[in-house]
Amino acid sequence: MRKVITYGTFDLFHMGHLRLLERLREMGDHLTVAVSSDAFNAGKGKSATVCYEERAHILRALRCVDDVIAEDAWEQKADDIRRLGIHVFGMGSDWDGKFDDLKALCEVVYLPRTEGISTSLIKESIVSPTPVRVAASR
Ligand code: C2G
Repeated sequence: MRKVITYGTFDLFHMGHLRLLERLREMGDHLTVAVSSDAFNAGKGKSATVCYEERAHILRALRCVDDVIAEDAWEQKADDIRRLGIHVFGMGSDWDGKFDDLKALCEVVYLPRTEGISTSLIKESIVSPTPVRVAASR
């Protein structure tokens, strides 16, 4: 079984998140998503609108997600990869190169970010209503 892992906040879950997870799932047979805890987000200077429990619940409900764990620290990735027998670590391209140290443990991929959508764009569109939608999927 080829196991894939990714990490993130996944606040106000949207098409950019889903497209990343679906592409990562296609790269293997099993996808683990490590969801940033509320405390870890505070350390990132982020405060998610949706609490950890609900963000994790949404991800567990997705067909393309096989397991959900908590992300509590930047440094846990190498241990997770070893403990879970991960073959591929993947992130969106805004993280390009940032986790290349993990190439010693597994394949590392950075997939193109979905343009036109982000959690902050969604929040802005609520304040000044303008539709937020991604380009039609190919
Ligand atoms: N993403 C994407 N396209 C978007 C928005 C996000 O592909 N339009 C990807 C990001 O590149 C990331 C994942 O979706 O790989 C989750 O994004 P965030 O929830 O913003 O997570 P982030 O704050 O980047 O936390 O240790 C890693 C961190 O926890 C990543």
